[in-house]
Parts: sequence; C-alpha cells; structure tokens
Amino acid sequence: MIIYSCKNIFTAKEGVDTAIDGYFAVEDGIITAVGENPIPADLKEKAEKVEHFEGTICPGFIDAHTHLVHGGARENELQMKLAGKSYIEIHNAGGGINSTVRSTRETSHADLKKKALKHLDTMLIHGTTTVESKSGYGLDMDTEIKCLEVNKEINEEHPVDIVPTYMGAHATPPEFKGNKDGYIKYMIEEVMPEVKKRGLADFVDSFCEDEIFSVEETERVMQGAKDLGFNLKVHADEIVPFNGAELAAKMGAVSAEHLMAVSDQGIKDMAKAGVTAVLLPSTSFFLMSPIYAPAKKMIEEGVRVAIATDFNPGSSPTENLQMSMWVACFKMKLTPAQILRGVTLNAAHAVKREKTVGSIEVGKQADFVVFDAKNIDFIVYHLGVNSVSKVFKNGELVVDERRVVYKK
Ligand code: IZC
Ligand code: ZN
Repeated sequence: MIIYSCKNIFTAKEGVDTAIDGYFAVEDGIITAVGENPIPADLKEKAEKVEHFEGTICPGFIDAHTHLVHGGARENELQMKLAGKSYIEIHNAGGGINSTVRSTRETSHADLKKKALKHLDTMLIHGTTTVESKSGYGLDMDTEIKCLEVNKEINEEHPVDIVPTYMGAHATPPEFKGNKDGYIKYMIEEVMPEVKKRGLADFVDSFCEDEIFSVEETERVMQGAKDLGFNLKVHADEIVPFNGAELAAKMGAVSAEHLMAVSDQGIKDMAKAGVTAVLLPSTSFFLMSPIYAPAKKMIEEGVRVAIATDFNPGSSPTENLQMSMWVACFKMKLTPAQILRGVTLNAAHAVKREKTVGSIEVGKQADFVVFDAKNIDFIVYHLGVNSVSKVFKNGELVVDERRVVYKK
C-alpha cells in the first residue's frame, strides 16, 4: 500500500467543492483510504511508502464525448469557415462528416488503430484517463465494426479506458442518399444487433439536428437501441433549437450532448429526468459561434453538467480537455470547481462509470493527476499550457513530466 499526500487534493466527492490538505492510500490500483492530513499513525505504519506531492491533485479526467477513431483530418475546411461557410453548408456540399466517412472507409484497421493510439497518448499527457469514443464515420456495417473493434483493442492495449458508443445515426451515408428511412431500418435491424452480439458498444448515440436526423427519426433510432438493451446518448440542440433535450428526457437517455440551443423546457425536462448534460465549449469556439450552452442556468436548474472535448476532425480537433476547461471558464463563466467536477464525477455519470472512476474516494480506481498548479483556480487560470505534471492510472505512473512512461 502506498500513501500519497498533497496540500491540495480536489477529490470531486459529491458536495465538496474545495481541495483538501490530505492524503489517500492505494492498494492494487484501488483507493483504500482518503482523509485530511495528518495521516493517522496506524495507516502510516502499514504503508510501503508515503509520497508527498507539491502542486494540486485531481481525479483523472474523463472525456465524455469524443469521435476518437477516424481517418484523415479536415484542415481544408478552415478556409471555407473563414470565408463564412457554415457547418451545415460544408456538410451539404459533401464536406463535413461525409468527407471523414470517405477517409475512414479508406483507412486500414491497422492505420486507424495507430492514429487512435497517438491521439490517446496526447489525451493522457493532458490528464485524461477515461475516454468515451463514438463510431459514426463508417456508417456501413464493415466500417462501423472496424472502428468499434479498434476501440476494443485500444482499450485493452492502452492505459486509458475506452467507453464505446455506436453512432451510426451520425449522417446518412451516400449509398442511402434520399432513403433515410431505409438507413434507419438498416441500423436498427442489421448493424445494432451485430454490434450488440459482439459486445462492441455500451451506448448508442444519434445526431438529432435540422437536416441530419429529425426528432421523429432520432426517436426511432433510440427506441431501436433501447429495445436491444443499449444505453442512450443524443447529440441535441447543437446548432438550432430542435427539442433534442426534451427527447433525451422522454427516452430516458443517460446524457444529452452539445445543447448550445437548448430550450428552457428542455433544461427543466433534463433536470426532472436526471439526464446529464455534456457540454462542449471548444466546439462553439472552433465553429466561431458566439453561442455557448447555458451552463450556469442548467446548474441552477439542477442539471448535472459535464464538460468534454468533442474531439473530432470537423468541429473540435483537440485532444486536450484543458482547452475545453479554459473555454468553459472564460465563455460559459463556470467556476474552476464546477469545471473540474464537469471533467471528473459528472463526466463519470455521463458514461455510467460513476461507481468506478471520477473521484478520489474509497473503492474507486486510483486514476489521478498531479498538476503543476498551486491550487485548483491555477489549473484553469494558467492559459494555453499543459499544467499536468504526472498521471497515474490504476495506481501506476503513466505520465511523468508530460511524457508517457507506460510500457508499450
Ligand atoms: O465530424 O463534424 N457535430 N458531429 C456532430 C460532428 C460535429 C463531427 C464532425
Ligand atoms: Zn459529437
């Protein structure tokens, strides 16, 4: 058993919004004791060693919304964006999601895996120890399965834990052009049962948005997923108000994500149904939008709010969750404690892993990050640099001085 002590430990325990001057014990990768300093003498006696850290310790970050596995990149869209083209205009012109679908279909399993592992290392050195990863750039059976198999393999081979999500309802693929109903039927009757049979996804997500999937179409996808026993997520009210949050509440989704254009009724419904809001401030920033999800209002109304990167090649090409944290502070005006809760315990709820990760509490995985920061405010205040000094995953040191040190 090893005891770690630090003057500033943000445990993320429900209801505790300040850091403690404390310690925690780790045995076989699990947290077995947590408390305020001084360390009790009887516990200290049993420890192999006591390690003291300067700086600030937080639970490992959980990035609850990413499109990790994809081929290619879309930097070619930057000039179009600068010339004033909107996300949907680029999408309708054959760019956007469909351009990444083309590159993902063309990329081999081995190359997709190599690329995803590289992104995961970048996430890890910025403090992320659990990642939700959506498919949705294959759309056909073979490519969706290929991407989900990559998720499964990287989960086994890389220290970061992957929470896999099937997101066939991300766009309608070219082979179903003009036949969205046919595509929905294909997903429900063919792809989802195969994904379920192979145990390749915990969640099913859908892009409920004007010109993508209507509320009625999304509901059909969600119902199909629910009938097969999947947990639900939904991309809701990202670009225009669309009653996506209301749908999430009605369908009993675990989370509704984006919510830049959420309605007052949607917020109320989410609070009542216990739907976690996963907000993606770096996406507003990258889309050059002045609109950010009303995070403060949601918190006031009793909605659990998580913050994630939305890592994807089109609307948020960053693996760095600290980027989303800065924007959450300076654009959404969330406090450092609200933001840290949003990337730890609340994010754990968004992926249904709240029993095992997301806080420094007895019984949870010893996933934690040591920041080169004198308090929690400093983590969010120190802009544009990586404040992570060390990362521990299941009690093992995996990042030291901003470099990965786990055995590959
Ligand atoms: O590739 O544009 N919003 N899906 C929904 C995305 C953004 C990813 C993309
Ligand atoms: Zn997304």
